[in-house]
Amino acid sequence: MEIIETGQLQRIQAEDTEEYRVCRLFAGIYDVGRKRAHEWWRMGLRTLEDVEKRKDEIKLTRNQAIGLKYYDDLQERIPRAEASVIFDKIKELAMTIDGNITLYIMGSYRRGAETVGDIDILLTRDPSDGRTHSGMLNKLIRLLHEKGLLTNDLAVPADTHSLEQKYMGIGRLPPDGKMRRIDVLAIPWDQKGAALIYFTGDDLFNRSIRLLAHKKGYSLNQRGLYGGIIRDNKRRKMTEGVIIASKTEKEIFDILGVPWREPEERRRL
Ligand code: TTP
Ligand code: MG
Repeated sequence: MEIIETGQLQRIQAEDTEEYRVCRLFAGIYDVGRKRAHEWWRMGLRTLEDVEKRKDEIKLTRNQAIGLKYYDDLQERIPRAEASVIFDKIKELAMTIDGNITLYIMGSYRRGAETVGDIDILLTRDPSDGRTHSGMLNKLIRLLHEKGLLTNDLAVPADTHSLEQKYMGIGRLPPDGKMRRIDVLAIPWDQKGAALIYFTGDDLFNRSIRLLAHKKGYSLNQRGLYGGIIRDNKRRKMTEGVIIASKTEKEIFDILGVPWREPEERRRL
């Protein structure tokens, strides 16, 4: 309608400026937000070379420097087949630490995407033999570095022995594959279902199912479905409630009255 009525589209004009293109370029660096990108624009920076040259002055963080170094690789999406090979290698190494570790490849891969933005991995372990995965993620990270599958850490979990940890890093297929973002989420075994829902996404599906849970008087996050929540008259939570389902995706769907959706069906059309 805007094009018919005015003969133009303001959005396209706004995007057809050097300022817009430069800010987009900068915001493509890992850990650089729109605000920071614009700040650099105002300081007169125009290219990635400018960012590199003035990195001390603009106080480029360690992670931003890594993002800049691997800019082109990290901009690219990963072919499904390559994600699969990387995951299989990681799984194989995890099995050498403990044969009972369970690893899943998550995110867009689990939804069946042909290319993925990063490799999302869920790590957990059935504790029924009396052992847990405590400490195992840190061991795995060390091993992956040794084998050349990981090259840079972006965020390493602080608490080594917690069952709930998040690792973010960069790796590749050794010896010279492209640099890829790799995330590993460790979670307690009994939260597997809720974590599977969260880490499968997509983000819109997560927002919708969380909203539905909210409307039905529950609360859903990556740990579980919570009941017994008391809210004030502005619908703010007064109590956290208790987890009433978390072990399987199915039981959470059932309580919410959502018909089963395969991961492939949980994405925007
Ligand atoms: P991402 O890896 O960011 O997304 P993705 O795997 O769906 O897509 P991509 O191919 O670009 O990597 O996050 C993994 C899952 O985590 C995502 O599917 C759903 C969940 N998530 C949210 O629910 N909200 C968010 O804001 C983000 C970033 C992720
Ligand atoms: Mg992903």
